[in-house]
Amino acid sequence: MKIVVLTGAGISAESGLGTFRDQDGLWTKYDLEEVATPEGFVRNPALVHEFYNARRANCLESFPNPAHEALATLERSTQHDLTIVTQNVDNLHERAGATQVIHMHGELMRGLCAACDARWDAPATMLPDDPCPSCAARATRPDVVWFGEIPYHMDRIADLVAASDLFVAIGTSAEVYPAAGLVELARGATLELNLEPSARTNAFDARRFGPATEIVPAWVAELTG
Ligand code: BV8
Repeated sequence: MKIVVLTGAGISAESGLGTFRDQDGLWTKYDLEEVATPEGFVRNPALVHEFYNARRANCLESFPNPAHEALATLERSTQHDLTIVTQNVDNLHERAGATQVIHMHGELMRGLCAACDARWDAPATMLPDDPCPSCAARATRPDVVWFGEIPYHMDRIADLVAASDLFVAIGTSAEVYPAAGLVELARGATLELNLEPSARTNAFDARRFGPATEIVPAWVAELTG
């Protein structure tokens, strides 16, 4: 089967990375407008770098959990063709061994130059005065997609979802678009695996609830026998 899995912050929650909209989520501590929009970056680049430096440090101290590992196992199984489309900017899917991973909201571990569009592996700490390694402009930012910016690889993602036999959403509140709308493009069966019903739970054919570290390995075991 051609399987597309869309993941959100919930799959990394049990690795210790904060989610966004849960009780003590990131958006309850930081103002989204200040740290996850281009306008916020122009207003206060130091605050935005501080926000992402803290998340980068947290990510480097964290480890993939059994849900990330189960998806990497599914990718290695010869019975299925898996692509992971992730809203997450952490690198836990890759560190669990997954290789077919599309980061639609960018990557915490990559830097981007707002002046010349160069990209590179980000240092642990990025600062507003860092010169771009390519053009030396002091316009470096994390290579993540902020609100109001266009997510990456949308055409490829839409084609993959439309051609999938199974579309599975894992650990996402389905509050953010266009990610939350991908289920509408699914040609085959759809399944939601989440701690609790998401905003789009009724758009799925089936749903299972529980912690990702329990329900994702169980689902993969069923698929791979
Ligand atoms: C776009 C990267 C146009 C950075 C993120 C006004 C102006 C402009 C745009 C808009 C606007 N109003 C609305 C919009 C659209 C906007 C949007 O959707 N806003 C929302 C708030 C309404 N979208 C955009 O701006 C997007 N761009 O629209 O461009 C366009 C688009 C297409 C084509 C042409 C033009 C860009 C959105 C990307 C923003 N960047 N992240 C960063 O990470 O800092 S989004 C941010 O929220 C996160 O990255 C995350 O990916 C995303 C969604 O959050 P979730 O992953 O779902 O996490 P959340 O905390 O919400 O939920 C966690 C879930 O896990 C919960 O359901 C919970 O129950 C579950 N869970 C918890 N623990 C567990 C668990 N599940 C299992 N096990 C557990 N243990």
